[in-house]
Amino acid sequence: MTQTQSEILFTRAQESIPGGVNSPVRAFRGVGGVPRFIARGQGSSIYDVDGNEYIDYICSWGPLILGHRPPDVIEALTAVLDVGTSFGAPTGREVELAELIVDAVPSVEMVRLVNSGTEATMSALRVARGFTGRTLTVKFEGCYHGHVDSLLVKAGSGVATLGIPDTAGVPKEFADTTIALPYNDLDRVEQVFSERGDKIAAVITEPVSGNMGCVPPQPGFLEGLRRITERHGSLLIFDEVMTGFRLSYGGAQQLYGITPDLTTMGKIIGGGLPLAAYGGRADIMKKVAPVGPIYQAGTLSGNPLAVTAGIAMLHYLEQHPEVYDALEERAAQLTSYVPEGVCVNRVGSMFTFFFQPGPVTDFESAKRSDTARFGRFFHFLLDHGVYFPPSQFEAGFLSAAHTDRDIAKTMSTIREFFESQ
Ligand code: KE4
Repeated sequence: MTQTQSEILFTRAQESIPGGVNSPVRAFRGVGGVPRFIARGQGSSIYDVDGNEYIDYICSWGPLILGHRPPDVIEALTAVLDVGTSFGAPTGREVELAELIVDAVPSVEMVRLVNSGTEATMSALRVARGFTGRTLTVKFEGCYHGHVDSLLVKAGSGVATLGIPDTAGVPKEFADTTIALPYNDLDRVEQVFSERGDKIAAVITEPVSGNMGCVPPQPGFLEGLRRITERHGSLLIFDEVMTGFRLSYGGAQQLYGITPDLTTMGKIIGGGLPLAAYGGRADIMKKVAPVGPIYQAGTLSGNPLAVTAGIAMLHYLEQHPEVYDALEERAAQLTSYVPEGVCVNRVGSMFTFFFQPGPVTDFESAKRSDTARFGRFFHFLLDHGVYFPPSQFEAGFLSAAHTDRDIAKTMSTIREFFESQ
């Protein structure tokens, strides 16, 4: 049997790149088989190097809320190439993007641009420790905040997909500064704070988790975190790298009406280019160098290319609020068929089909899913031109480019899988 171009490239890639990929979840280890090497994307579709077309429900893991190559972003990027790519000096564009974020996100009075969600969460944690003078962090099992040393404790996303208990290379001393609790378990948070509250710098959480699959906050959970952290003088950090500008223009914090002290953002604000940010209360952010003593820096932070793409993306979302209604409608349609023995969690345009009866409210329950059957489901869809995330412990994403026809085809393919079982 002749090899596909993806197979040939995957074999070659593994010679020079660990696992042949630049991010573990892309290697299909959670579902088996050979990852598809992608040649191009357009609208709601991606095309692999063998010419196969797929309806894309990964959307670059969230950034592409407008789909692939949205005209406004592409035009803006084409134009900025005429002025340069990076200066290592301040530009007016960065001020414009910062002001857009401040205007959009309720908790953000000041913001610092960085290059990845990991950098954003790492920096936000350092700021929280520096501001409070405390060392400990509370996170939740199954939440993923990037590959920050101290946060790779019972993490979700690729760590969960690969079943890595707690990643090698993180000194015990770092991991010991993190208290990992079950998501949605407010009693455990109360208990930990009653014992060690005066040592806890911050609670960091995904307000809606997308990294153990999509798991919404139970009623009262986020409100409880806000109340408990306030009572103990700890900071509340919402990691909105995934939910920011996706669940609403003001993110999950606007949707749920909870204002954290710090917020991390990424994905959508870069318009598909490497850009992330952390921000929040001005009194906290003014502790960041060069104004304050907490150091954080970055060669390409705020670079004109990524910032231009981000401005074009946020301008479009600001000027077309109907995008969110359309996403809600289409995602509700897509997840309206819930097969027997499957539990579907969805918030806005983030969703996961868990292969178990459910409910799925935390990492322990998510892990009870039949990942082998999910793998068969994934490949059935892939063979029929529908590209879901290659892991039970990831969220799928819809974009404004997904059409009713895409949804209809996806739903009929899902039905076909279950009817063929
Ligand atoms: P990056 O460093 O990958 O830009 O962002 C890390 C991050 C932080 N916080 C949240 C809530 C996130 O979801 C992420 C990254 N998300 C994963 C998808 N589950 C990225 C995909 C990947 O690792 O390849």
